[in-house]
Amino acid sequence: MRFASFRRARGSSSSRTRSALARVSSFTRSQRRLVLPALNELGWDADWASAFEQLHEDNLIAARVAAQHRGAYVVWTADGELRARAAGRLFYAHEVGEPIPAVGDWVGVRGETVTSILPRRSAFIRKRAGLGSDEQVLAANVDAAFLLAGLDDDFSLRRLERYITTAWDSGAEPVVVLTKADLCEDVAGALLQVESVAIGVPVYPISNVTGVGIEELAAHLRPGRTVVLLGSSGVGKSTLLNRLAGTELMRTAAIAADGTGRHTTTHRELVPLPAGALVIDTPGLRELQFW
Ligand SMILES: Nc1nc2c(ncn2[C@@H]2O[C@H](COP(=O)(O)OP(=O)(O)OP(=O)(O)O)[C@@H](O)[C@H]2O)c(=O)[nH]1
Ligand SMILES: [Mg+2]
Repeated sequence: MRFASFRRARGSSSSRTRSALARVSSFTRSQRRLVLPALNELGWDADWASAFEQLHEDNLIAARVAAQHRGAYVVWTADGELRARAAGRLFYAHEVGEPIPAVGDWVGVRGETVTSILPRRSAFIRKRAGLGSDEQVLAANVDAAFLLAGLDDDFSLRRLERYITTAWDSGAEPVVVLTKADLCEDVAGALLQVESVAIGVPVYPISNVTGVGIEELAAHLRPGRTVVLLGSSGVGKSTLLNRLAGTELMRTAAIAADGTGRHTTTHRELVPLPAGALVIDTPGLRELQFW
């Protein structure tokens, strides 16, 4: 449904489809530096267009990876959503260390096949559990990482510090979001503690229940920007996304005291907000998997 509404927003009449495809193919043929207006909303800019030109492949359409379901990718193009699979050669190249498409990647698609990945500007990488040195890209081409920590019993300053370090390493701008301010008796005290380890990083106490502080996040959610939500399971990532979207897009869940009910979100997904930013919701992190 979410993707369907995205498609609607882009327009789906056949004439519009034809003109959008014509725009893309004239772009691929002409080798001009051209920014496709429809892709701008997904974060496309002159530098991406330039990287795309350098692929020198015919009949290639620029697309952004919005989600991955088993082997198949949901990608967005100037004309809306497509389902695509990664080309076999990407898997072979992956075995010798080349990237495999991840949510947030800009890719080249021919037909229903992702044939190439544009060099990433930023990437959140973690070690995949139990698979030796295999890496997993959690999110690519992210401008800002909202690092969520709940101001409840689960709060850990050390964990937050490690998240901040990981964000700097990824190339994205860290933004600390302290959720569940409604459950904390001394928000000012918690803020002081967090600011002592989050040097140069903006920190926002918010409540997804009362809505306090959420408007302040708008500065980081400008149109075309991509933000990833990171943090432990139950911290309120999907609840925040629902609030920002103004609708119940993502399933959320209460965490039982015995730890059951964890990991409500099970896959990463790029979601366009009405205000124009793109947000990647992620399943809760077990932090030790991080590099
Ligand atoms: N009191 C309070 N509860 C919150 C707040 N934000 C989220 N919650 C609750 O916390 C629970 C977990 O929220 P989710 O949004 O599902 O957490 P998540 O980070 O997406 O968790 P995973 O998908 O498992 O990674 C839900 O019951 C929410 O209603 C908040 O600001 N205050
Ligand atoms: Mg979630």
